[in-house]
Amino acid sequence: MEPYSDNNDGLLQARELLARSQRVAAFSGAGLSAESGLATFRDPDPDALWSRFDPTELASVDAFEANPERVIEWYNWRRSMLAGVRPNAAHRVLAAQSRMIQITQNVDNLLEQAGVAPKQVYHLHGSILHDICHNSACDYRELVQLENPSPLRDCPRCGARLRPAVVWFGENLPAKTWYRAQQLCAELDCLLVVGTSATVYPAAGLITLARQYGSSVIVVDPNAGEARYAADIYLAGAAGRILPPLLAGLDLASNP
Ligand code: BV8
Repeated sequence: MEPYSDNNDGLLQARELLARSQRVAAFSGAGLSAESGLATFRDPDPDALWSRFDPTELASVDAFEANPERVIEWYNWRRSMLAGVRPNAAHRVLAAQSRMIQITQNVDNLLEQAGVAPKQVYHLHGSILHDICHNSACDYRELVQLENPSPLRDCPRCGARLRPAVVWFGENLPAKTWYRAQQLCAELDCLLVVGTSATVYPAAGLITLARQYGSSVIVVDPNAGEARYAADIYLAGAAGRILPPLLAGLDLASNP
């Protein structure tokens, strides 16, 4: 695919494709929040989270059980980052498509802050804004104060430890959300993929699933990796730069 640039018609082709698609959804990753100032995980830059931290030491059950203070400290640092940022232009233009469902791997709430109705956002990897009880038999959950998150503490209901409500490596995705995301992607005419390295499964498998059921795929990413090979149209560039002209004047829906 020719990558998008100011002087080629990739953007026009993508707009035409979206305009004639009855059922469209967006599938996003950390790149969607990059222009808000939140670090991505795998970008080739020193600020990327996995450039500085080892995910196996921080984003897994074993890591939490081995060193819970360290893990909570890291997530509270990320929470303090989120407290200081706002949605960017990409979040805002996606939010303007109020009938389009947002399937996201992101654990931030910038799509909701931009105006997307919470029920229109499928958080496949959970939410950093909440703590849950680490005891899977206990359903305690509470909203966290991003500006002043609590240090490691115990569940007030059962006494087990509280932990961020995110999906760690080796943990299953939230069953109902995952089922609905797969069901939606099997019925799409077009999947708009924004800012994901498409390297984390099973979430990344949604792109292939959508294609297998006949959906077209548009990818928006300055340095698309795996997702690029599944793209019918690849628009090489930042989401905040491409999504506004891409979606201007369109009225997209996931379930018309
Ligand atoms: C599971 C925690 C069942 C939350 C994260 C096959 C099938 C099933 C499982 C596996 C499988 N193969 C391997 C696995 C295991 C594993 C996995 O996928 N490992 C990978 C690394 C090989 N998967 C799991 O463990 C999952 N669970 O499968 O359960 C199971 C149960 C038991 C045993 C086995 C299986 C759980 C996965 C969730 C892990 N949690 N994080 C948190 O702390 O945030 S993963 C982490 O990566 C984040 O959640 C993030 O959302 C996710 C994906 O990353 P991206 O969002 O894509 O971000 P990245 O930095 O990688 O890329 C950014 C992109 O943006 C780049 O392309 C860049 O170019 C672009 N960009 C940059 N700037 C911009 C931009 N784009 C646009 N505009 C810009 N301005």
